[in-house]
Amino acid sequence: MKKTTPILLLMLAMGTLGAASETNQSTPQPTNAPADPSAVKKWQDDRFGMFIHWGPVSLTEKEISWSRGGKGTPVEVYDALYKKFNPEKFNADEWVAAAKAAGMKYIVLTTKHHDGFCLWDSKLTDYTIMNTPFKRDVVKELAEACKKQGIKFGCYYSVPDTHHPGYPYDLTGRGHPMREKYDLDAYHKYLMGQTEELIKNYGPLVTVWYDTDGTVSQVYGKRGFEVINMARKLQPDILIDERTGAPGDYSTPEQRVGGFNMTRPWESCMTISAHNHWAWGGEKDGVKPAGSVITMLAQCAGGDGNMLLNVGPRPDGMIDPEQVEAIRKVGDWLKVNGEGIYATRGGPYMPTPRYTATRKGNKIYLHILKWNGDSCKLPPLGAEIAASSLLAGGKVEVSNRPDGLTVTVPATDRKDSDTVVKLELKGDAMAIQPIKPDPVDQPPGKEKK
Ligand code: JFZ
Repeated sequence: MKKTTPILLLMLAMGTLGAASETNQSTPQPTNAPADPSAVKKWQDDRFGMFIHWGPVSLTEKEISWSRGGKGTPVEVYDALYKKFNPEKFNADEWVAAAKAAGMKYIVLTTKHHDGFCLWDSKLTDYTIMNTPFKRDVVKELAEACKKQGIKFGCYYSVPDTHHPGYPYDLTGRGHPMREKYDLDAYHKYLMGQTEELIKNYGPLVTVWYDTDGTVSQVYGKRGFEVINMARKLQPDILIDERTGAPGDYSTPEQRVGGFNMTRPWESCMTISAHNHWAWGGEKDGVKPAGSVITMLAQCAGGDGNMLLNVGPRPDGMIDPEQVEAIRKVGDWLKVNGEGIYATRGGPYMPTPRYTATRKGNKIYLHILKWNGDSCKLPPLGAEIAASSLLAGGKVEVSNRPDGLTVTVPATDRKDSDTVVKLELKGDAMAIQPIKPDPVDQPPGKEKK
């Protein structure tokens, strides 16, 4: 094997780390205006949100933006899809009702993905929903339905924009030749103007979820700091993610559960699609079972993170009934077990594929995901337990010994996805230092195949 230079290693790492590398800072950076701590706390208390990837691309059953050109849809065909986009069954109240039934506390919609198409009546471009046969402002209708039904609303907004002549790339993703002529300052003005439209016309927003396709850190420079400072000026309690090129307020692990982290807020984004599609991928795409969504949610909460679960509505405007049904089952589970998810913090036990833990006040919620017979053995707790019970009812025995904590639940009271055991301590659960798993247990996502 040839010797690999450190710079090549760095490039390799950047290439494979994808979105995570966007915040990789080796040189000192200016800081963006900090988030309002009470807004961060409220958002963390919510724990579970709905992500929605939608646009004219749903007509093709292929991935949003990434299917434009290459082996996907020819560029001219993709760019003309909006002329046929007429989602007559779109009903914002139904989308919001589906999110609420799932126990989700906020909704984040792709107002503009990398392909540049805008789902709102933007005054800064003609490439919008108002120039489709549908001619209805989807962002407005959804924002209003959210207000009416009491759920928070946020906007996904892609920094890369392959439609705008000012952005250096006219195809999504890295590795394409740059346009011969482009004007990043003109594009930045456009992005700032559109952000202002979204916050002023559809706010207050819980977040602007800026996105990258891997090109932002390379081209956008320090402009991300200006974006965040401007958004914060317009709405002081807004939260901004980490993909503008500036650190922002929270990290965004994608299609995986984030690692245990009690200091930096984070939110995993995951797809309900069994094929990990963001946009509508057709009936054949498949839906993840409710049980695996529940497990992912427990793993996120146990690591002190949120989960933004994505649905990709159909071209007729409806969220696929199979997706709605799967998330409704998650909502049913949350009605019984939500005490162990909402308004909790992660730990003290650090998450493993067998169990995770959440806590608030003097309570710890053990989420047992896999059983070994009737029992699940954990490392020593090092604190006294006053009482224990199952959130879903039934019998639980807890043996709290210096060599470990063992939880025993009879088969009839064990759940397939997550059995939540509530431990009431004699002292404060928040004061307990994180407890590392036994060496046989690896964090979620790192288990041996
Ligand atoms: C991005 C989008 O590309 C994707 O379509 C979806 O919206 C998701 C939530 O966010 O995902 C990425 C971001 C960066 C890279 C790949 C996918 N990257 O750097 O290669």
